[in-house]
Amino acid sequence: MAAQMAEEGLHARALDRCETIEQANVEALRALQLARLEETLSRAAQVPHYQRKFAAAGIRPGDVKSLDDLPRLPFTTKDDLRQNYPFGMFAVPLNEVVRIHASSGTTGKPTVVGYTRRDIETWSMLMARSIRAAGGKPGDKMHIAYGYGLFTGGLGFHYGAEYLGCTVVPVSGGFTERQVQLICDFEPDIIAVTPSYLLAIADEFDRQGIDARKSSLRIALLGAEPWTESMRAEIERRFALDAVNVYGLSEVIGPGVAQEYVATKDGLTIWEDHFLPEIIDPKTGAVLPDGEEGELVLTSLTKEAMPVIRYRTRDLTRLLPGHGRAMRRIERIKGRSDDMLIIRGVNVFPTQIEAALAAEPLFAPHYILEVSRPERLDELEVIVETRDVLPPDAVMVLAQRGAHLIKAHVGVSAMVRAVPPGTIERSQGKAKRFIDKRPRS
Ligand code: DLL
Repeated sequence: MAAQMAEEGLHARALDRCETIEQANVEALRALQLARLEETLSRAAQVPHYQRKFAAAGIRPGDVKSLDDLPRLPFTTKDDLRQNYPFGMFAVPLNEVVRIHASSGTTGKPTVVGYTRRDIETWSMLMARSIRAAGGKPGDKMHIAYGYGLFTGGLGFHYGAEYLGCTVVPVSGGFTERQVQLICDFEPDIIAVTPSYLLAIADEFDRQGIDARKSSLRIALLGAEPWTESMRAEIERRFALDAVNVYGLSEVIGPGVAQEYVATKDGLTIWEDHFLPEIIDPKTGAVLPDGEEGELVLTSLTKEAMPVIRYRTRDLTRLLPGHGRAMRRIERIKGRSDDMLIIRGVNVFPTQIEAALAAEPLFAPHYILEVSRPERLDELEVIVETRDVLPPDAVMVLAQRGAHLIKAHVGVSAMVRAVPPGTIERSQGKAKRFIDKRPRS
């Protein structure tokens, strides 16, 4: 009992220190970042991969004397992690690594990440900070429906919620009927889940004839996949809760890299005392000024087991000024550069199609994009569910309306197929929004 209280006291003090750094001025933050960057570079210099990369770029860790020197360092990519599979990117001996996670990846080998005991402590603290920014507090009950296992979602939230002093219900993904039952019986305050799976849970509430708006849930911590403001509105309407955005990626730590504050819900504050952000032009690699859209690049500042230097996330966003604090925000992620389609010369992201279709209330927020190349040009077919079963002529009219909305909002011609409710397979984690039927070149 005494030991537990001492630990809780330590966590509360660590979180109070966070509050101080969350409020720090720009000079203090930049000074901390530089000191931590220098430490990180000397740790990275233990890794043969970084030794080679730094040598090829003609730079030694000691040459970095200011944050302005960051662009002189080489980028790190997912491919670098794959080539050093499984443990080649670790900067500490394996016996200091207390946890491994991995990201499945759709093709090829997974990317593997490792954590020292202190890394787990840092990550838990960052997750506690994120949950608190989202409106969570000690004593709240938290239903975790992110997958447990190698994916960082389940265990990342689990450790963070315990650190903050929440009561954790570690449900993991799947068994949607049981998700509803546990929410009704255990009465959690917070749910942590992907936005697409939360919609599937909402549908299951409806199917069981239970009013989701009357559930105990106050806050949803949603991330791990791109989503839109229209999706937020839908989720908040169906559950009567605050839906808050959480961002992260396994290569950098997992969830807990950037977090939206519930009070403002206007972009995600990057925990800049632990991660240094840059935005680059994805084609040239040139660093872009704050405010311009490009690819997010992150450098870890405190990780021990696997420091990452200028990691190319492939996520597209822009850096925004902080809200009454030095730490900057990122805009909601538009999508991954890998998921960008080029339809007759126009760049298209699934989130743009989602936002366009949301203008028609008869469409449900369940959709999938299919790209084919019947002749020489790519063609886009959008399959979207209607909220109710409709007569065939109404379906035809609705499909035309969908094509019109996409043309008007996104600027591309798409074939829209409106399908009855329940046709599109529901995700239990990250939704698959895209089927590529083009011949492999
Ligand atoms: O998805 C970590 C995570 C778990 C984040 C739970 C938030 C909540 P990975 O599996 O490595 O890690 O996938 C990372 O997911 O590069 C983005 O493309 C995407 N992503 C994550 N959060 C968001 C978000 C986890 N809030 C990849 N909005 C990232 C848009 C997101 N995309």
